[in-house]
Amino acid sequence: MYTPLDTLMDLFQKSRSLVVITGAGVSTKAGIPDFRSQTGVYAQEGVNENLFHIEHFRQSPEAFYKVFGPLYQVIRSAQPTYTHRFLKRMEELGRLKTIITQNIDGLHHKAGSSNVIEIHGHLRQWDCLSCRNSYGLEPWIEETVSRGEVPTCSGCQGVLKPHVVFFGEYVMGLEKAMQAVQTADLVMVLGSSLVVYPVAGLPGYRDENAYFVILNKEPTPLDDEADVVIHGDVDEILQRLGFL
Ligand code: CNA
Repeated sequence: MYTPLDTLMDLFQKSRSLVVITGAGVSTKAGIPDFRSQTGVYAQEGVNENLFHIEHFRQSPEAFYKVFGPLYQVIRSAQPTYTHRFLKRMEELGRLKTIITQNIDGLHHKAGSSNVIEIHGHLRQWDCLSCRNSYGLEPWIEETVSRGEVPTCSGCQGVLKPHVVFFGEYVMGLEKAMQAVQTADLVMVLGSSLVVYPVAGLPGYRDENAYFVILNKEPTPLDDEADVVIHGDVDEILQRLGFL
């Protein structure tokens, strides 16, 4: 019998222009919790989407950094998973054109992928909310944030914000991401609940002849639109394709 994995294998073999959209689910095996799973960040008492809203951050950066500190420690030492390494290999082979990631953990970079659109930003830059000065990844910032404390600008003492997109802010590189999706012959979503917009709307920009695949542990609102949906661990599914 022909299984969804067989169909996935076929689509994969045929594809010459793969574009992948990744979410927090590709990094859970690296020890970084996602937001919405039962063991995700939102499962912690008193933590919800509000904490990641820009207005809340401006009013109470202390509350944000208190929760973000322990998460940051995990992200700092996390290593790429099978999925990150698989995608790097696909890029090397010329099959994968672009990774569009919602993740801020930098693991696609750590794995060596080069064509990555970090649509929700990253943690390699820290911006002062007062004087707009920016800092790279400096040890004193890493240490302050790891302790769950608010890092401040050494020039004006303003609050430093990680170069990531909070709820209520514009995403980064959306135009480029839309163009990448439009030129793909296969669009794959890996490890995303597909409830955060505008990323959840990106697959809708695919060409009418392009195929659409979702690999995620849990059902998503776009499952009905996809040509192949496999609910499971993304590392295990990709391992079964046997490319690495
Ligand atoms: P989400 O809403 O938390 O969804 C993650 C999805 O991944 C869930 O549907 C899970 O079922 C699924 N999942 C978890 N583990 C696996 C696995 N091993 N294999 C397959 N599926 C799995 O996260 P999204 O990325 O969809 O939402 C976007 C938010 C989450 C963005 O703003 C991110 O910045 C934010 N986020 C990022 C990180 C990170 O950078 N690693 C961590 C936590 C949250």
